[in-house]
Amino acid sequence: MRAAPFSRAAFVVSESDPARLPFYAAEIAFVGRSNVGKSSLINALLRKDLARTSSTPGRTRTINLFSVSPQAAVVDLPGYGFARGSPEERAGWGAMIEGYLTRRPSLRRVYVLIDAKVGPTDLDRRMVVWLQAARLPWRAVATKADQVKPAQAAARRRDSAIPLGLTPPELGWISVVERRGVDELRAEAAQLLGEA
Ligand SMILES: Nc1nc2c(ncn2[C@@H]2O[C@H](COP(=O)(O)OP(=O)(O)OP(=O)(O)O)[C@@H](O)[C@H]2O)c(=O)[nH]1
Ligand SMILES: [Mg+2]
Repeated sequence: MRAAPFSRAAFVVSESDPARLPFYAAEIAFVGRSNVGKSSLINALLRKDLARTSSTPGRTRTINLFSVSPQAAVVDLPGYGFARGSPEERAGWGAMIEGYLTRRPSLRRVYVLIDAKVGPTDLDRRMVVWLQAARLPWRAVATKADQVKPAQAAARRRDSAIPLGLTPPELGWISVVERRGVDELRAEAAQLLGEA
């Protein structure tokens, strides 16, 4: 019998220069606004607190790579849209994210996290347009769904999906706090990484 997916997950490296990252045969990555919950979701998927999280935006400042096997990795990226630091520093963050995304031929999917309550911001839409232009496989997932009242969930999901050119079921809908949708996303990620 095979071990549960990601039971061998481990931190590999924290790196600001995407050109220096080690290569894996299969990889998935998480992008999104600062504080949207990327690192929290990675911890939930890997069932281990490997990624550092914080209630203040700008926690993840480098590219953090976690291996789930000798062949496969999960990558946590700094968030965008948080106006901290000098313009040079902010430009550096954009370069880090873009530098990573353009250098990884084994990238199986980029998960774009959206705040379920806020919906897609201009930067989220720009990220999706950029991913489409770069022909990178992506999927949008709304997180913090526990912050949306159940009576409003269907309307919020529809209003978040449409600006991204998606139908409501195509937009993932999860909560790390309530552990909603996390098992399904783990199964999907494991499949993409050849760990299922
Ligand atoms: N209510 C709720 N809070 C969440 C959820 N997921 C994450 N959070 C909280 O959101 C805050 C930010 O989480 P992080 O995982 O650090 O966010 P991040 O996207 O990695 O942020 P940066 O590294 O700054 O880009 C933390 O206080 C988390 O506890 C969720 O599903 N529901
Ligand atoms: Mg983070």
